[in-house]
Amino acid sequence: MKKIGITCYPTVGGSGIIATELGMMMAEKGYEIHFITSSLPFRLNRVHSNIYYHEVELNHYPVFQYPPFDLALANKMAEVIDQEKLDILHVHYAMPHAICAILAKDIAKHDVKIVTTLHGTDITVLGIDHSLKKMIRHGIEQSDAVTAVSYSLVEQTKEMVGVDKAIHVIYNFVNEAEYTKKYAHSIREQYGITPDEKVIIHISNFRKVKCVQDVISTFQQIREEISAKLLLVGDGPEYSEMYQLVSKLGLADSVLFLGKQKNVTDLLSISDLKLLMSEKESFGLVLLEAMSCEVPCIGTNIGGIPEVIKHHESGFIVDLGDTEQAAAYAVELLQNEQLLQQFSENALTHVRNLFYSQDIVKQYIDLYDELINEH
Ligand code: GMT
Repeated sequence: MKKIGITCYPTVGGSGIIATELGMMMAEKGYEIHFITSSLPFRLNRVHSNIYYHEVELNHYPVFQYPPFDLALANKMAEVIDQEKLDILHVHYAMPHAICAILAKDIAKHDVKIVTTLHGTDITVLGIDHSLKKMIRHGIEQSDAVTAVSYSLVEQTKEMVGVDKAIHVIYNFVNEAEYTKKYAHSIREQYGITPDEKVIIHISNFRKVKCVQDVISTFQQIREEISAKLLLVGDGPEYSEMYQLVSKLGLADSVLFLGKQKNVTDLLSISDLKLLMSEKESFGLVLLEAMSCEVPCIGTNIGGIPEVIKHHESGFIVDLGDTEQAAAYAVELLQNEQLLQQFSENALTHVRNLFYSQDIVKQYIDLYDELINEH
């Protein structure tokens, strides 16, 4: 049985979701999966005899001003590589995971191959930082294989970090069994959404890069034309500023701040349109989640977003900050039931054709096999 170690950020975030779903699907296919993380990955919600979890423990010695988590992680990785005789250690996010994996490979006696998957902010935000750039480059260059979640991210990595290594694009995917449109009419009623109102949704971690103010501004312009509600799902640094902005614009009655939610499929199932107006987005996993629930999307012409939304088919692409155009497209779509239905169907077809989970998992398996058979 082939053995795969996986390290990711175990808390909320697309990279952790992909890493965990990949591990769970690989376990179903007979691989032995070893998660090596600081806490149980939040999406690890299934018991499986092929899945193991190794927690990274931190000792708080008074001599350390900051407990060295990265070293503890590398040490744990080396331990698991040797004890379990891992074939592959797959790390999601370059910093610090790729560096820790390389150090662990040096320490361990058993030979293991390192796969690093780049998810976005590890390059687009951290790659700008001169104190980290060389480390990121080292992590990428020393990995046995590197993947990125979009072509745009490959380009950005080459440009920003200056690496010359082959980077394979393997798109993200969703668990289709979970992300499927449900009948959730009572939820509309619970939130006081009247039958004539359209529902627009935005889901994010409310970081600056998500430009939630542009989502609100787009919604304000949509509301001038049609009756609608905006669901803002998630929490993060910009949350309270956005809350104040909504009150200032007099939109408090039609914008619902829902905070972090576990069952987003229920919310997507009552939504007609999703907005993602980010200024940085290597892929936009939330778009796939929406499309899988038959929700068309409007997104910015940024990073991987145009690789996910098919302009004029499953949604629309607008320039960064062009809320007028976003609102015009939204009104065009929401006012035309036939077009809306067509876009919803296209969204589902598109996600099933291009991002089908079994096809994506197969691409990772092929990559692992290639590396394992290199011996
Ligand atoms: O978007 C975030 O703030 C979270 C971040 C993460 O580390 O999970 O998301 C990144 O990885 C996701 C999974 O590959 C992508 O879908 C997101 O687009 C990407 N975020 C950015 O590039 C800003």
